[in-house]
Amino acid sequence: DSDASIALETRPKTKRPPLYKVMLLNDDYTPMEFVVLVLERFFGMNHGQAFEIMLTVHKKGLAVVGVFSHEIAETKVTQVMDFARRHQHPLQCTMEKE
Ligand code: TYC
Repeated sequence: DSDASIALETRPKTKRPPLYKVMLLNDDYTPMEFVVLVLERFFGMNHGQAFEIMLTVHKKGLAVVGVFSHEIAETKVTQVMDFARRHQHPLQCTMEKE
């Protein structure tokens, strides 16, 4: 049959790049004010938003603090981890495909 190899799917494939959630994890030692500073400095939050998200992490154990392309997410994680290490805080920041 001459039609045997015609594709069934005709929608154009508009491939969007995968997005990554960047998450902050709670710990017992990082000062609350330091986490607020991280959220302001690296995630562009105002003080009120930053304090709210910090409290969510503190109470729930973790929270998504932003969603980015792979490259931007990696940069955020590296910036936060370096900043925390430089200040000798055990704060952990990770990324995960959405
Ligand atoms: N639990 C920490 C404290 O009581 C505060 C904290 C919040 C630490 C969020 C990490 O991602 C974090 N000092």
